[in-house]
Amino acid sequence: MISTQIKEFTFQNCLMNASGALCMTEKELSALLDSNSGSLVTKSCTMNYREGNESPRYFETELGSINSMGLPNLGIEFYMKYSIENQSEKPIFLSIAGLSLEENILMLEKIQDSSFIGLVELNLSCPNIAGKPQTGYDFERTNEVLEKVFSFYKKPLGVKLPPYFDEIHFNEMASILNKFPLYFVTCINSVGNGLYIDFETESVVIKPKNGFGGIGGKYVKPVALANVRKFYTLLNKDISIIGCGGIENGQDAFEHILCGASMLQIGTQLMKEGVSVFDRIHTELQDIMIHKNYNSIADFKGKLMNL
Ligand code: RRO
Repeated sequence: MISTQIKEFTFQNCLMNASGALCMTEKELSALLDSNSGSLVTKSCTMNYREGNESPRYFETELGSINSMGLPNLGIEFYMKYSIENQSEKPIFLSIAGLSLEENILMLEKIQDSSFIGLVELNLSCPNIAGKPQTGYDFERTNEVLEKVFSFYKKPLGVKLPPYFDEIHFNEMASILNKFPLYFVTCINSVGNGLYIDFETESVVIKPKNGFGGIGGKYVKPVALANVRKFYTLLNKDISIIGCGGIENGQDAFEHILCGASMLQIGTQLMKEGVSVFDRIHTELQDIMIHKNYNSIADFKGKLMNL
């Protein structure tokens, strides 16, 4: 009932993890593989192993989360091997986040030459590397990166975007993305460089960057829905939208799809609840669809009404 498609890929259901949430180690990835998720995405990776930022670097709040992980990962070889070994179970997304264009190219060359048959999610939006700007906020650079990537990379690929807040930015980014044969865009990464503080101790709650970090969870749902909606309306119809941001229950999932999402990523709530979150949201979304008389995602995807 909640199966979905991105071009030639069919997913048994539209739920998956967000990159970064419980997908760094073999154990975490296997739990996702065995779970009732329709797919999984690996932790954004670099060519080599990275320790990431100092701890504490993740903090759960009443309404969401703040993180400054700093791209800790086991390196591309590990994620590529894991994905290839398990790609017959469900379609897998391999997330890459090189610290330079050259590093992304090197990783994509490896993937191109491998037997990986899944999708690449090219992360253009990590907010937590000190001194490294988020590529997605530099329009010229984003265009340059995509030109370089699509000049040689021929396998299925999409991009993970940061949240945008200004009309002109949506339009400019969409006109760039529309030039390329993207399979999907994922909206949104965490809202970068937020600050959460502890009133009692009068202190920040994570160590890196003096407490500044990416915000996820309930706080960001309206921003995520706006980004999903804008890109759904502005992008060519053959570019699917993957919605990410503030999905805690069936209603949140339904709203993302109504705005135009074909697939849904769960981050903060997966961290809180573990992989059983996929069973719960699956059931809740199905119940809503039954109640509203919808038989499939296509029946209401993107069909948000204006007043
Ligand atoms: O690892 C991180 O600090 C991180 C990444 Br790569 C990202 O894309 N988004 C985020 O919130 N954290």
